[in-house]
Amino acid sequence: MTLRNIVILTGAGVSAESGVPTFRGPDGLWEGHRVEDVATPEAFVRDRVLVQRFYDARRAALAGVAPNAAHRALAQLDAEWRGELLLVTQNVDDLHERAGSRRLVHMHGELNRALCTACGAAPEWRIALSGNPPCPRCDAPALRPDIVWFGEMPYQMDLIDAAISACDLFVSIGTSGAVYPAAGFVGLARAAGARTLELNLDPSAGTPLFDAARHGPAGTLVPAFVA
Ligand code: BJW
Ligand code: ZN
Repeated sequence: MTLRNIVILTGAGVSAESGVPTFRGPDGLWEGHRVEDVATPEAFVRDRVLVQRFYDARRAALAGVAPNAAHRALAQLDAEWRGELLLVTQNVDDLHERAGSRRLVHMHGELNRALCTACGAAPEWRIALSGNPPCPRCDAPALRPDIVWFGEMPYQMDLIDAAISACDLFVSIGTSGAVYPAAGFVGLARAAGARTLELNLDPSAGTPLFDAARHGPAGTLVPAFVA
């Protein structure tokens, strides 16, 4: 079978070697809170300042990290691959675009963007939100992080579903497969007749669903896969 259409899903593991903490596992706590407790609309209503500080700290930390060999290899694939390619990242950091990836969607939003709950604007945002600054479009002090929280609809689902339905290779990199709908993409890809490959540090909940799996650090596995 000749390969033309590739969909790549990435998760926190692809940025781990850049020094961005993953969500689950020993470093997955923030001041004693699980991500499932901070990353919800209910948490934002309950304790707005706590949630804003959680994202302000992570946004500030982005300035001190850089793309790693896995991000660079995926950017190289994007530049060289003549067929269809879509990189679907669950990550809210900007390391894929800083490495040079262009055909990219952020299904869980972006740390470097705010979302106005009054007018719907989603301006680029690189400073703190905890001081409740006004929206640059409507002036309301109604900005939240432009992040998809539990119970909210991930972005670009129609585009993603169409790409998966048409792909002949689906590769999942550095994700635990604990969060839906992303965890279900491998099933959609299989149903579409695609080959499926997992690249992850450890076997994940979804490993048995893939045709093939390689386990190790993304900074080693991804350049080897792209070569
Ligand atoms: C390495 C490595 C190295 C380490 N190299 N690898 C019950 C059943 C089914 C579904 C649900 C359910 N109850 C609720 C739901 C739905 C819910 C959900 O899935 N919950 C689960 C907990 C069960 N999902 C949602 O709510 C989603 N929305 C939705 O479904 O909408 C539908 C709908 C809405 C409304 C009406 C009707 C329908 C939204 C999910 C949003 C997820 N958001 C988060 C937070 C983002 C904000 C933030 O960043 O703070 O996104 S959660 C968090 O998990 C983040 C991540 O993108 C996401 C995935 O995590 P990821 O990337 O997999 O990280 P880890 O840490 O889990 O794993 C890292 C992996 O890397 C590990 O495997 C390591 O081994 C590996 N690794 N180092 C390679 N060097
Ligand atoms: Zn606004």
